[in-house]
Amino acid sequence: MSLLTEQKILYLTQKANDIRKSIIEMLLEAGSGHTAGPLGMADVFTLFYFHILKHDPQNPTWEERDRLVLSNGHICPVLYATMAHAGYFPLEELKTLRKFGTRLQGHPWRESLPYLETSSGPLGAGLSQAVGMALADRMDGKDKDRFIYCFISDGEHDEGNTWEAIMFAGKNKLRNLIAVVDRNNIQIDGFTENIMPLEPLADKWRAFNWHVVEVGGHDFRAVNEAVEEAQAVYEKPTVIIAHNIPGKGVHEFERDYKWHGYDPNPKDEIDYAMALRELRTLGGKIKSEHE
Ligand SMILES: Cc1ncc(C[n+]2csc(CCOP(=O)(O)OP(=O)(O)O)c2C)c(N)n1
Ligand SMILES: [Mg+2]
Repeated sequence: MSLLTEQKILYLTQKANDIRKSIIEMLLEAGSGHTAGPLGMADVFTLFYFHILKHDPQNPTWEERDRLVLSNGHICPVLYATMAHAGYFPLEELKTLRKFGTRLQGHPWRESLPYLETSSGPLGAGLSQAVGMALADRMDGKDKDRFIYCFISDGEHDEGNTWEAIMFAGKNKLRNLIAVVDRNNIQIDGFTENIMPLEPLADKWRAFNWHVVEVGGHDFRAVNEAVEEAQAVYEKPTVIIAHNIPGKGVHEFERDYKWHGYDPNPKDEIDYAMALRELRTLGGKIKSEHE
């Protein structure tokens, strides 16, 4: 991993804003899809694809690449937008989200887009898949060559399978496995602490023998340092609990679970057109402040 300079942080800030604009454009074009999670995770995705991951968009099946497993598949607009901006496929293709016959299905489908590590959508399965990859690398003697990253959501902690994976990885001391939790405090129809309280979340992971780091998910430097710490941990898997603002970047959408997804109605269309305008203005501001 190279040094995260001030210049690189500015580059990432602009890139994340471009990715947020692409997300809103995609949802407007599709007329449906998920919003709050993708906007909230845009900074984390940008940091990973443009700074952390060992990968090659020109050679997506490069055997030595790190693996990034997206477990909460419904936030795929941010995955697709980030991958397109990183050069995996043309930006133009983002317009096909959720359209008939598209490679960009409403939930990631690996058979249509082979650059994905897994298919996802049914919540709670991704961490088990990532655990399998990490264990396979250990068995093949490759666990020092690359990392298996798994992005999961806070809502996915309501799935029993998630805890089986947490327990298994802790027992097997999978140090090549790094989970990142999108701790945005919302799920589909409410705040997590009202629907199924998760706190004290960090203590729970610790009790299952994981190394735990908590960070603000919109702070590139803090998340980067958390990943460096995770990579250095010996004999334990690490979870980075990223405290994210759902809907980040669009004032009206921030911190409100009702923006979990876009409903196809005229009111939402207006709100999303306004959101796009806000992000365009923000993009101009970021640029002018640094000129
Ligand atoms: C097994 C399963 N049950 C239910 C759903 C429907 N569902 C889609 S998103 C979601 C909310 C999950 O919470 P979270 O991932 O934290 O949502 P977000 O933060 O993105 O709003 C639910 C229940 C699903 N995709 N899979
Ligand atoms: Mg959530």
